[in-house]
Amino acid sequence: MDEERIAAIRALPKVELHLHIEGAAPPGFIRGLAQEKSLRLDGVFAPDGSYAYTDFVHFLQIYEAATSALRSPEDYARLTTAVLEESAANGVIYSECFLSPDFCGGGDLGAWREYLHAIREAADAAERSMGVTLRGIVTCIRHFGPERAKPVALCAAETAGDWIVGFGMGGDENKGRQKDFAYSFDMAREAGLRLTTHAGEWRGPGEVADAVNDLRVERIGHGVRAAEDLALVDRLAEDGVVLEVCPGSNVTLGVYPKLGAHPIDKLRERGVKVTVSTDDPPFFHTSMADEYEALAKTFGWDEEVFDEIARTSVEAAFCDADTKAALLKRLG
Ligand code: MCF
Ligand code: ZN
Repeated sequence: MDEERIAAIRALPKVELHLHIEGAAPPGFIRGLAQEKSLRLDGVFAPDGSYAYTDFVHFLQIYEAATSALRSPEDYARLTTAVLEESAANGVIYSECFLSPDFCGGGDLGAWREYLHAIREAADAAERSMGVTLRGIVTCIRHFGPERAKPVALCAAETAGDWIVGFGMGGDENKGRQKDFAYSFDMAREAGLRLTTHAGEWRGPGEVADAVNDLRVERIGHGVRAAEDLALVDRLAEDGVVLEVCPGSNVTLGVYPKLGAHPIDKLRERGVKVTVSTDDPPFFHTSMADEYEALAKTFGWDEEVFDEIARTSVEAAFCDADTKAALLKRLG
């Protein structure tokens, strides 16, 4: 591929549906915050300044250690600005980010409201100055267990509206079952929130089936291991279940040995609605433009495929119809 084609693909307008706000924090941002507060973040950074972790479980630990530097609504406001600067620089016009009341106020509703207010103000300012729109998905954390998810779901239900548009779950898929969290997902659904959960990243297709059957989600975070069961793949395609695929994340964490072995292209070819996201970009040394370039080089995806991906993403976004119409206009 020549330089000009690559530059054109990197510059395309993009819609990102799967982004963890703390996981998107540039390491320099977290280091700076820790210095300001005289905090020691032992083991979080490699000598070259990047985040240091060895495998998935260690990644989750380092994520939480880095997050411990974020201690106030003001810290989250600054983080939101830093994250959206990166998004805008990558041609992202709309993003949905995972926010956890566990980290933003320890699951307390009053504190959560303060964090959310600060994050929203920063996002509104970024929309005006950088042209990138952000919405939030309140997220419980699987390895914290179903009881900790309940106050998180309450925070979600109490702040559901035009900005908090969804409820989801991330964390260690090898802990517990999707159905353990049905109470929290039901509460969020009843409050009008749209639903997504991480599934089929580490566990196989059965986990994706559980997510759809037991939590009745309409999107799946990752979901890529569904590819190992073609009957399930066909069901996802028929039911229009959307996969928030994060190829660079999957390769860096070792779900697949290289992008060429990743099932995103096969899933798309078989009719599954796939979208493209970065997950935790600095942790995985990626960006939306890098993801687009790698997909173009590996699978020969052209502008037409990326246009289809962006439109699928707008359609699958949890925001209101007016916001979607404005985004579709920007896609041209
Ligand atoms: O998608 C990646 C890897 N798989 C599972 N979970 C996570 C990923 N990035 C962050 N998470 C989890 C993690 O437990 O989401 C939480 C983190 O604490 C944050 S949600 C705002
Ligand atoms: Zn994720």
